[in-house]
Amino acid sequence: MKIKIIFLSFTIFVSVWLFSCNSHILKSYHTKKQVNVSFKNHQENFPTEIDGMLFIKGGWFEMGSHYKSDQEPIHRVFVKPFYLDKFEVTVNDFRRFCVETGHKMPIQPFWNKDDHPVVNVSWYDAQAYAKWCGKRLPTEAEWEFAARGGRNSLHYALNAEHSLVKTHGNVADYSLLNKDSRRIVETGYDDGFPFTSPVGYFPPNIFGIYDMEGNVLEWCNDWYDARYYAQSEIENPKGPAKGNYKVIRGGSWNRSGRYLMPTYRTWYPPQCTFDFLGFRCAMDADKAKEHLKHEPLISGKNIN
Ligand SMILES: [Ca+2]
Repeated sequence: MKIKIIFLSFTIFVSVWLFSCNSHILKSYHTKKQVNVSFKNHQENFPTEIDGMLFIKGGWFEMGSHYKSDQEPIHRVFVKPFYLDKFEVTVNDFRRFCVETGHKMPIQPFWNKDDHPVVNVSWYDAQAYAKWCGKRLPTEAEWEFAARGGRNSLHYALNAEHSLVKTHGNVADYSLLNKDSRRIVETGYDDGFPFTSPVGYFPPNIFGIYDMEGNVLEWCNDWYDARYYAQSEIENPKGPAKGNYKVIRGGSWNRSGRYLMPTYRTWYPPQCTFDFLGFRCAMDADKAKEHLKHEPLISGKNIN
């Protein structure tokens, strides 16, 4: 009798254990399957370019670096397909928005021409513009993915024919030093533009996106938190739920290119405006077809 009870208990234990394992395996399988399916849904053919934006297929990448503590930890992130403006939003683009909506046009420095990136725009200005043309500001994960050109390199990945030394685009260079002797500039580098340059003047990166490493810094949609990477979502992270500062990415005409990397993060309160700070827009790939039904409002620097 005693042996029977022990045998019965053992059988029950094994059955419960097997059921538990199966459930776990089944759960993992379903989770993976659902993730794959959700990613698969984004493998449809999207137009490569819409309304001045390029299609970025997205995927996994290692976000962050050991360069500064707010870029740590390096963490694996998945970015779903999206579109990103080929060029920074120009003075001309933003003026058109202001004329059509009554939004106040920010005063531009004398040196900022119509085909240069608009500056002196707050995050709220940028947000309003993006909304007006059916777009949005990029997340910083999207921004970094696009700046890396699909690679894990810590340097900007430009076209192969351009050497690393000359790939900084418009940064603080000798031409700026001639205007302001206090500036710290890139040694031996002269890009010819002491202030902003026309958008698209310098070579694009491997995705065909221009000026991510220079010209003006760019607003991102996310709130800034120096510790966010330690708790970031894995799939399409959108930043902290709240904060006091917005993430700024890229480089600018008043910053040396020597320190520039696609992982570089800085921050400003959303109401701030500077003559070295602009933006570009993004859009979910899923919205592309819907967007195609409408006449393009913006076409980058080609607007007259
Ligand atoms: Ca320059």
